[in-house]
Amino acid sequence: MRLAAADLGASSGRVMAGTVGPGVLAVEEVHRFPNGGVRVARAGGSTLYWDILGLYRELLTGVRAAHKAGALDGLGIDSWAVDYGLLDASGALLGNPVNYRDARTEGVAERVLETVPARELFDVTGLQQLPFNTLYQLLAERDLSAAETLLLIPDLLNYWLTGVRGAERTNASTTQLYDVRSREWAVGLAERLGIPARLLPLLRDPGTVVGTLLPDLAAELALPELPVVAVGSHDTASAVVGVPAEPGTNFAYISSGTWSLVGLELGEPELGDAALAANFTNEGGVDGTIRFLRNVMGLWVLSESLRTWDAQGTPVSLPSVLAQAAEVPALSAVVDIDAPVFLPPGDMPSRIRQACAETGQRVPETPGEIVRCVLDSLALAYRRTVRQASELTGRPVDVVHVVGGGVRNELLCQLTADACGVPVLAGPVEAAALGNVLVQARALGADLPDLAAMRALIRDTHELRRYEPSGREADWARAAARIDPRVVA
Ligand code: LFR
Repeated sequence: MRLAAADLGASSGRVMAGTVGPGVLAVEEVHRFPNGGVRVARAGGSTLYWDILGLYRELLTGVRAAHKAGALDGLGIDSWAVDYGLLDASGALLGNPVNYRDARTEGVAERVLETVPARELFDVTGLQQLPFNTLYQLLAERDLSAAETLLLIPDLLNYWLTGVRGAERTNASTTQLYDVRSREWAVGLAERLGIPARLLPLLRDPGTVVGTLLPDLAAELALPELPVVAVGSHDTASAVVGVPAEPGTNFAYISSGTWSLVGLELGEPELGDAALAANFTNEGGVDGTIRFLRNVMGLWVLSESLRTWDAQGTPVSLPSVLAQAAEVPALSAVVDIDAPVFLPPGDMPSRIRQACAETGQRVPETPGEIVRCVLDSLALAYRRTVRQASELTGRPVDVVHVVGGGVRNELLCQLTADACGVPVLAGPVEAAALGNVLVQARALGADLPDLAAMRALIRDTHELRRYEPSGREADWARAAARIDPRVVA
């Protein structure tokens, strides 16, 4: 079977051509394109958007390229979560989708919590508090009266491809408008907060066929009327399908890209007070699994640092700055990488320096020192989060699987093993695309009965790299105490 997997990340998108068969699983990148926020002025300020039409055009280019390389049997799209387009009654897009890092949601969560207490919100939705949850973005919209339907990004693209509207469940589960237990929209919650229930489209499970390419579009692209499959359309859902864990192992995962999503796969949501206090989330996964995790700020801080040096006229290449970072003594300076100051786009090196100065540490100056601080700080956040996940669920963690683009960062993988004190198994880089392709393949008839079968196929066809912890536990414990006084070294 030949399948196109579109995997749209916040920093770049790609279309992969996948091949699946008995003992066969491969993905090959056929088209890659940059993504990112587009800031546009408006009265009194600016708005950070996504270039959704550009993404759609690149998607079509990629699908055509994939078909050219070998006739396709299907197509599936996954992307970052929470963001959406609103359609009017005729199905036309009302305005350009706003980027979740836009400042419009400032203060919205706080207002909502005055009406619906955090405990109740968590009890219904199981979601962590992130300022950009779809719920808060919708409440930041000026006017919803013309809006008839909300479509999350992959659902919007699927609609343009097939004419069929709907909401795939793994992504719907990130909106904070979805009931984690009943797996239906939390209509009561939405209405109580003034969000019209008509906006929430019919839900569909990952692994169902959305429809086929619209005849006019197929003709224009010289493609057959391909089936479009709803995969785990939240990129993290697809990436976790792509975690090649052995059955029966106690594993945590880190889906490492713009964000690092750090946690465990559970059968049921964990909704206790301690999980709420630790701001863990329960997102819906493929085959009814739950991703119990926290968002760690991720490689975003590194990529924004590179962008800043570029804009300042002192560009540094990623390989050279990583080589410099490897020479900097470990744990010279660390920050709480999850602090809200690192969320919006901007001058990360200055923010890092300021955070180090405020905590009375040696201030990193050179790009190598800054990047080392970012990587050590990420590893510390992984350590904290893996431990918390384990404590909150009572499950031991014996191995950490790292998947996604961060697998390429060998220094970070080693630091992760050191910080977590357990071996890291790194790979595959393209876990999200593999998860996407596997769920499509099953929907179109491949014999892949469950996640275990999908993961076994990944293990049989992809090499993983193992990193052993270097055993400097006391250093990591001391560093953790430097940024969090509650941690005793
Ligand atoms: C990762 C991701 C995260 C989500 C964030 C924002 O790409 O999808 O899971 O919290 O982006 O949508």
